[in-house]
Amino acid sequence: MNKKNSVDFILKNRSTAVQQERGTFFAPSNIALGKYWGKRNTELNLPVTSSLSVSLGGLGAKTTISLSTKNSDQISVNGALMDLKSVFAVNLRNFLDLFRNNPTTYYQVETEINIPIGAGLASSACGYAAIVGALNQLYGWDLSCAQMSLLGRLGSGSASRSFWQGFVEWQAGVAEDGMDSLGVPLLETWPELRIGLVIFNAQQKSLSSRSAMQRTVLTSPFYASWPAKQAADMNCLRAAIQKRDFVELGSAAESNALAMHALMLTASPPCVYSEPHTLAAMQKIWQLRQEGLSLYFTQDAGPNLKLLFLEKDLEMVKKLFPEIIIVAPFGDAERVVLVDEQDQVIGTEEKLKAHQLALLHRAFSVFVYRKKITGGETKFEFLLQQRHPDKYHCGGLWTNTCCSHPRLGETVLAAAQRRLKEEMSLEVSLNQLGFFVYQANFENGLSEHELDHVLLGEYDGVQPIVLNPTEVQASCWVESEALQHALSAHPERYTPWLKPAFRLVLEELCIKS
Ligand code: 2P0
Repeated sequence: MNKKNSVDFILKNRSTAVQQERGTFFAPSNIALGKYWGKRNTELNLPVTSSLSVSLGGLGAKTTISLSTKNSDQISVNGALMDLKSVFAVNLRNFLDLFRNNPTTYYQVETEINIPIGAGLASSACGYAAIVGALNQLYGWDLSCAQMSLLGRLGSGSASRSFWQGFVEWQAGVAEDGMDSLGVPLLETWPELRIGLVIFNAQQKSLSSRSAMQRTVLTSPFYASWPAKQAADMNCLRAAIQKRDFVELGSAAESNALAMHALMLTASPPCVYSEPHTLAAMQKIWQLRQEGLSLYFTQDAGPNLKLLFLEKDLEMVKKLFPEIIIVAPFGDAERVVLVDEQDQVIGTEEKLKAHQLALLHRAFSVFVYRKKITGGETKFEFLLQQRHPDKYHCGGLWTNTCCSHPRLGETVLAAAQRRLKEEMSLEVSLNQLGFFVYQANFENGLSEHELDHVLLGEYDGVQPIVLNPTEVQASCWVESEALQHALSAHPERYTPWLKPAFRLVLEELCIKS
C-alpha cells in the first residue's frame, strides 16, 4: 500500500468537491516523553515502537486552506510567502498531491505558527496536523480525530499525536496497511505539570529528523536494543501518569531522550544535535536535582531542551532559566478552554477573564434522571441542584444536576464524571447528547458565552446523594412536565442554560415539549 491508497481508503465514500470557501484548523505541537525513533515502513511512516507525548496547549499551528485562483500553490508561513522549491514547500506539496481531485487543483495555504520551525520543537507535527484539519473543513469530510490522525501520520509521523490536547499515545499497530497505527488520547490529566522550553538555537537544523532517524535505524549497531528500552520506558510513563508520580515520569522521559541521542551518536556518520549550551544545561539540571529540585529534561532532534517540572517549582525554575517559555499542558483548574463554534480548541484563558470578556469556551451540563412508573405510564424525574449563593454568577438559582468546564486535555466525559462526583458524590454512566452555543449577560458584569455539551445518565436509585456544601445549596427531583412549566412560568429562578440544555434531553428521551 502506498500513501495515495492509504488516503483513498481513509476517505472512501467522501467527496473531494470543495464544500466551504476555506477550511481552518489549529493543531497543538506535541513533545514526546517516550520517543518515536525508527520506522518499520518509511512510505507510510509506520513506527517500530509506540510513543507517548504531551501536547503544548496554545503553542502550535493554525492553518487556513482555500483553492488558489493562481496557477500554482501558494504557501505562506507567518505572512511570508515560501519559495516553492524549498525542501519545506516540496514536502508539503507532495503531501497536498494526495488530496487534489485533479492535477490543476491548487491550494492557498496560510499557516501561522508560534514556535520556531525545524528546531526540534515538533513544528512538522502541528504543521501537518493543522493541514489535515483544514482540508477536513474545506471538503466537509467530517472526519474523527482518529481518522485525521491516520492522515496526519502520512505527512509526518509525530503529527498523528497532534489532534488532541493532553497525553496522547501513538500506538504502533501491527497491520501492514497502518490502519491501526494512530494516536489515542489518554484520559488522565495532570494540572500541575509544566513544560519549559529552553531555546538556545532557533535556527533550522541542518540534519532533518527524518534523515537522522533513518540513518540511526540503518547504521547504529545498537538500534536492535531500542524496542525493549522503549517498551520499558513506555510502561514507566503510563504508570507514572496514572499515579501522578512525577519523579517516575521525569526519570523515564529523560532516560528515554538520552538513550535516543546515544543511539544517534553511534550512527554512521554520527548524528549530533547537542551543542555546548545543551550539555551545559544538562549539567546544571543534574546539579540542581542533587540539590533537591525536582527538574528533568527531554530533548528531540535539535539542540534545545524541554524541561519537566511541577507548578510548585515554577518561580524557582524561571529564576534559574530566565529565557524559558512555560507551557501548562493541562491549563490549571482556574482556566477554561477557548473554542470556536465547531468546538475546535483555540487556547485557554483564566476562568474569570473569559467570563468578563464573554469569550466562547467549552462547558458541560449533566442531567441525572430516574424513571417513575405510575398507572402504567413512565415519567421522568430530573435531579436539580440549587447553586451556592456565593458562586461567581447565578448564585442561588436552580439548574441541572451539575455543570462545569473541562480542563485542557480532559475529555468532556471525564470532566463530567469528575464534577458529578465532586459536587453530588454520584457515579453515573453518562451519554453525550450534543452541544449548543449560548450567551447570557449577568447583572454583575460577567457573561456566559459557552459551547455547552449536554450529558445524560440514569440514577441507580441506590447511591446516596451527598451535596458538596461549597458548591450546592440544595437539590430536588422534579418531574419533566413540572420542570417545563416552571421554566416558562418562572425563568428568573433558573440558570439561562437550563432551558436550551433541557431541550436536548427531552429530544433524547422522546418526551413531548
Ligand atoms: C518524537 N521526533 O517522537 C521524535 C523524537 C523527534 C525526536 O517524531 O519522518 O518529523 O516526518 O515521520 O515526525 C520527529 O520526526 O518524522 C519526531 P517523520 P517526524 O517526537
